[in-house]
Amino acid sequence: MNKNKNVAQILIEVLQQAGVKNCYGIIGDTLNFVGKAIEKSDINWIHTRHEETAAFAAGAEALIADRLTACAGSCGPGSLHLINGLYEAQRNGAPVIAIASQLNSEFLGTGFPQEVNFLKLYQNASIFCQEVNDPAQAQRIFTQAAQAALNKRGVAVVILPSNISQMEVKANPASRVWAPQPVLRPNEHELTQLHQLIDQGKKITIYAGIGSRDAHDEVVVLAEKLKAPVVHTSRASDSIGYANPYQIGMTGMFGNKAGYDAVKECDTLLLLGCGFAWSDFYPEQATIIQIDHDGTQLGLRHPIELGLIGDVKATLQALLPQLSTRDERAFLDKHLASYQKVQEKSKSYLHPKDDQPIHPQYLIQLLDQHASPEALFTADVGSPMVWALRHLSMNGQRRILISLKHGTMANAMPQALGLQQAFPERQVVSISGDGGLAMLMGDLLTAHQENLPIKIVVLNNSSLNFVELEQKSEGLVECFVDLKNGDFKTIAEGAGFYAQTISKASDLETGIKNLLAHSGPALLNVITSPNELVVPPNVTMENVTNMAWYGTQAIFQGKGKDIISMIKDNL
Ligand SMILES: Cc1ncc(C[n+]2csc(CCOP(=O)(O)OP(=O)(O)O)c2C)c(N)n1
Ligand SMILES: [Mg+2]
Repeated sequence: MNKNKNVAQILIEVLQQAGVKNCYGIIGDTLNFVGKAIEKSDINWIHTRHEETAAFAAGAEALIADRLTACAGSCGPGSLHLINGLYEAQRNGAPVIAIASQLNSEFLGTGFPQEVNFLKLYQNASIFCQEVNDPAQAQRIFTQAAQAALNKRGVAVVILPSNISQMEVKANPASRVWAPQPVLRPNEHELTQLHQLIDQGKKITIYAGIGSRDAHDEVVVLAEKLKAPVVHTSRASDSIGYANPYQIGMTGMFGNKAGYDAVKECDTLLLLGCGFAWSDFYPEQATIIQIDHDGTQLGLRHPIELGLIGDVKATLQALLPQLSTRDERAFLDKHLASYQKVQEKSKSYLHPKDDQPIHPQYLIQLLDQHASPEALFTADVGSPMVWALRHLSMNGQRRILISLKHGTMANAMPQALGLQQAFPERQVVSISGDGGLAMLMGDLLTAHQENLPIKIVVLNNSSLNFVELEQKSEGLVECFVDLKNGDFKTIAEGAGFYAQTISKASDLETGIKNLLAHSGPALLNVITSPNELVVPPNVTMENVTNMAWYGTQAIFQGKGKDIISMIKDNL
């Protein structure tokens, strides 16, 4: 029988049918009927302490579990707080549905207390943003929203006035959410062009981005056939940067010399699902071929010789049988040897002394050794992301999530909450900055309340360190970057965590083992060196001069000790 339901119940039925398992948020006034509908459904409600955390967590689950995930807020400031987390999800292409509950529709447009125009606000943070103005629209809008999030990959915002959420309406049981998985690849003529252009290359480098994430094996076979080094973007670390004898890591600010040189020195660059943004790192002369599932990306970052639309996996599957295997491997071997040196150098951090501050590199290398082979990592924007990208090793099961496109602080701990909720059986580790953790620290309580046994490693350098180093490399003496943190151990213990502080390198390994072995939420507060230089692979003369200029100014300003400690820490 076709029973009448209220609009809130219809929303939740549509979401359940579209695969939603969890909804993160904070309840309140205009959201109450939606809350009741969730309570009666199979969808879990995860009670965060800040709506931004809710959106970060939903985005992390949506991306890594690859399923539609919901977050919700009350009217006005409640749903307004979602915005930064929604930007993060949108930029990551994570299928998230945000339920922005709204004042009763009769008050809209009158400047009523708590009124916020979500239609205007969320236009830029979403691929779909609609308000429900009549109960008869509701089911269609909810279905469209879910379908948009899943098929266009991004955030769909449904604005739901409170009075409408309570109204009864007849549901159409035949309505459903569609999310098929088509295969996309270039046509035969384009494949021939691709093949011919590749054949002309003598020194080919493959640059694989997030669009190659399901094409790991095809990329390896391509590299084997072409004897081409494989460089990957930071976002493709966990999907491409493992089990690949041709891999040489990354270029760009977080990259290494081998990755940098291989891209700069090639005569043919194959961009596979790769929209790397910084044009300085592209080669000046090479023939650039780009394959992307989204035609709007072609030639966006750098002029290209050939641009093709296709999924990387399907395109390579069609291309590979046409390519013969090359023998010439001088170009490949040169860059593999250079990468080998980079890796050996990074092992030098493994024997620290107790009278020196703890290098973040050493911390991440130990974490890498002791974390589970299936661990899910998140890392905060700031220096944590750099050390995590450089020193965590991936294996096809591990995943790493960082705010690499939106670039927001405070992403790591909230994203870890979402991953732990989505994958209760897996180890989830947040690599947090002291600045990043403090920003949404109230949500430590969410781990406690929702029984989410996340592990947090804090790189506690008493500084907004990434910015401090930016300032120094611009020749400035640092300003406004000091952090007076209080005691993260006590704060975390107060929030129901097991916590420890480590300030000596010799205590670190045991500290990490204890952290990872703890069954509940746990935090390791590690006092790390604030003077560790995040050196890009191509340090320019300008950077060096600026650092020297900083040194001179700093000595004049009585900061000579800082210079000496920076030099010592980087020896
Ligand atoms: C929301 C937000 N505010 C400010 C910034 C600018 N920013 C980038 S990194 C950073 C410092 C991060 O400090 P912390 O979390 O302590 O990490 P550290 O670099 O010290 O290891 C700042 C202020 C940002 N990216 N996002
Ligand atoms: Mg810091």
